[in-house]
Amino acid sequence: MLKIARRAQNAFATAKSSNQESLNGLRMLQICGKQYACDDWTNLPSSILIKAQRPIKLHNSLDHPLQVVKKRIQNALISSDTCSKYAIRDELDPVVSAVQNFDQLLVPTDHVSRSKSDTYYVNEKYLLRTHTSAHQSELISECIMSGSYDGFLAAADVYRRDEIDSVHYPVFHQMEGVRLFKSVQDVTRALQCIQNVDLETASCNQVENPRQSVHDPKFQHMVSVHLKATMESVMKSIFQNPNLQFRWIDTYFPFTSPSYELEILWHGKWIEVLGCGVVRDEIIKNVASPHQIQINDYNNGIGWAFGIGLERIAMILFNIPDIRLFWTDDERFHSQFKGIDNRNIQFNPYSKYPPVYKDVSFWTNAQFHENDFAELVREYADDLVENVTLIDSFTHPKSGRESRCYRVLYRSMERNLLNTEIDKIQEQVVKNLKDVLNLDIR
Ligand code: FA5
Ligand code: MG
Repeated sequence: MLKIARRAQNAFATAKSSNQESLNGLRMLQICGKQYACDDWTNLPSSILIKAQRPIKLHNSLDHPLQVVKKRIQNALISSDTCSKYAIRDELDPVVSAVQNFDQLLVPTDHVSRSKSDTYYVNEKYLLRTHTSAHQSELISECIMSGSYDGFLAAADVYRRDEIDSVHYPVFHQMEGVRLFKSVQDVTRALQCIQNVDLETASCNQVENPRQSVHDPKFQHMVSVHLKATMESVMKSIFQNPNLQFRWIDTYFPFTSPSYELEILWHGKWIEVLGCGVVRDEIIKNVASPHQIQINDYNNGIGWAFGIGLERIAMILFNIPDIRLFWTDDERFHSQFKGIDNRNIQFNPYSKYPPVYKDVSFWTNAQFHENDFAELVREYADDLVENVTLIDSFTHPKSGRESRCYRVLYRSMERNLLNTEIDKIQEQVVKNLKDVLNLDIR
């Protein structure tokens, strides 16, 4: 871990000097106009820092497919459910506290998402949000205090150390939605506003995905029905495709129960597009306690929440084959979405340039985490890496050591790659596997 932290700090040291300052010997990092002291937890590479500070985020850039999808989801929600009034937010600072990202959402202290291998930390207390749920408590509080909204819709950039392939990228975008109900009457009224509601759709596996015991069962069932009906109505309205195939999966999130995921069939594969569920009662109660007077209406209230991946929707809707394309400056990409408004277009790939494959084999060690390897490749290859795949692994019968072979596929979205430039990148990757991740190359 120590080594990994040191590598991450090396990467961090390459960040633009304007982001770094020293105050009484403490290394400081400036992000979005605020100063943070670095510590052992800091693991922010410069490429990520630059994306976190883009003056206009992709989901707010006119005619960017992510902005188009954000607008369509907002409009679909507002028009599918005229009984609910949502506050709209899309300018939230990407740096949040670990309290907001994890504690307020009841994420257990030993949950893997809190580890440095999964999350970009500014320092021990602050990080780049890993999901838009990080804003749930603050926005639920604003919503209740305002007295004029039933919920909110918040779109934002989110950051995760993750694997590398065509649907995973370390920076992506989500939209969080929350709807609060004060009473059974409240949800009954809201259900009347949605067409074709199927009361059976909210069934779930009660053992692994239980309803919360503090809730009135009928009230909670209706909230789940409203949630699933709303999500289905939004998807139908966005895709305008009566043959769209989707399915609900029971799942687990620390902050909702019951919890569900929605998957859509795309090119023969089920793609997960959103996670959602009934908000854990403690979250609403914790928000409520400091504002006792305003919260009274919600004392027995129940809410639902969802988090949609905007890239996933945009990829399915416009047939965009690779998640890296959202970050391109290439006009051949952007010109296809100019003035798109409500039209449904299919992205026309301008050209698929040839790939360059490089394999690397090494003996792993106890500290090895695949995400550290992925991050290392990104650090040197940036968007030239298309995916990293484990192609072989075995354990040596005598030494018990594990060997892995990974194939790195390099491909540019914009041009032909030269073998010599990829050799140089791969050389750096291998060097760092040895020197920084301390792995024995085979
Ligand atoms: C969450 O992030 C939860 N916060 C969602 C949620 C909100 C649940 C509110 C309950 C209540 P998850 O990690 O599954 O869950 O991500 C949600 C969606 O974000 C996924 O369904 C997917 O569409 C998208 N997503 C997740 N990881 C990536 C990635 N690396 N690249 C692109 N999209 C991603
Ligand atoms: Mg998920």
